[in-house]
Amino acid sequence: MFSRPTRVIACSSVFSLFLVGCQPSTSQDGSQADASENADTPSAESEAAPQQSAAVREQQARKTPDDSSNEGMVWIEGGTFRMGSEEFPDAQPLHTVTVSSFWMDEYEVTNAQYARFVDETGYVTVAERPLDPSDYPGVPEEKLVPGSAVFAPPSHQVSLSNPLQWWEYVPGASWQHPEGPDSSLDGREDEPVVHIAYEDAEAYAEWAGQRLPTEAEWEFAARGGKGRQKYYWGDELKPNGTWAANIFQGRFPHGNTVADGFARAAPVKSFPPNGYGLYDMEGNVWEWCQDYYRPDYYERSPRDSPQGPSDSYDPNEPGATKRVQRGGSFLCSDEYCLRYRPGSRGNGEVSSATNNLGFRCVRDGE
Ligand SMILES: [Ca+2]
Ligand SMILES: [Ca+2]
Repeated sequence: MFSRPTRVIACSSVFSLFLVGCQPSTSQDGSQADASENADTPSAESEAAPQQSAAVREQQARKTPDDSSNEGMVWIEGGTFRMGSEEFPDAQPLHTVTVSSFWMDEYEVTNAQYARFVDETGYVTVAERPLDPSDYPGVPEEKLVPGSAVFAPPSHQVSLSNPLQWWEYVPGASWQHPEGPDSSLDGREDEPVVHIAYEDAEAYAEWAGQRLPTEAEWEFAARGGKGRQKYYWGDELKPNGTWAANIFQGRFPHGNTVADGFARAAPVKSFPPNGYGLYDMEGNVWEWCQDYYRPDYYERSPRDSPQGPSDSYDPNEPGATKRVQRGGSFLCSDEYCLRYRPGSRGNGEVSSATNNLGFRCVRDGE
């Protein structure tokens, strides 16, 4: 599955997620940014995420009636729903899907959880592995340094057509060093693990006796039993004047006002859960799903428990093997990346990772 030559292209392929998944929603240069949104933005203090409430704690009581192996997971009763979105060509047509019951992690896998996996198994993630020069003909050896892509916003406005202006391949960046060699996980145990390639997520899931969700399971769970709404949390961007998820505010990519309190990944459970008691299904970090990505899959998706196509194909990057990613991240906004909205799909090359990409797991129901 992991192909070094693919990662390689590293430096362009790693960014394909954003090229494909996060097209500007207004204009290529951002000139049509929604001024009214900026104008009525209160201070960060007044809009920061609310502390966990009694209602939130009550929501958590949904989990684990008597099975400790499902601790930290939420029981999702299966059902039927309308999958997809009319906003995004690759999420059409809307179609009816039924999923079986399953358990799902109530929050994104954290640094502390991933550390336990690595401590027990000695697992080395894709971003930490040495690069073999024979896999990269023509690339100077000094360039073949393990690393990963880190969001590095410019200090000024730039065209939104070239993600290389805000993504930097940082040697030494990995899940243990999210911003590069000088950064660490100290005090960040409850943040979602990032810089996770697909096989890194899959390896953790196998160790935990779990698996990655299908795209249909993920969307069913994210909708939280609420039917079709503008956002997973409701129809208002800021219910009761507060931000409901860790996304991006201000002018992308240089002008993050951090109105929701977080410029990068937030500790899990910093925002209220959805109707099923799941946290950060929208925003914070992108989450891997097990399905291969094809933009036309919904045209022939089966009704019952769809598992995705048998292979991947993205016309924007035909040579890459891609899997679906869901939920958007702390870099999504209505100016640049709408893919935190219900039914929208993201995708990524399987061996590429970034500091806004993680995952959560599911387990089959009994
Ligand atoms: Ca934010
Ligand atoms: Ca998420």
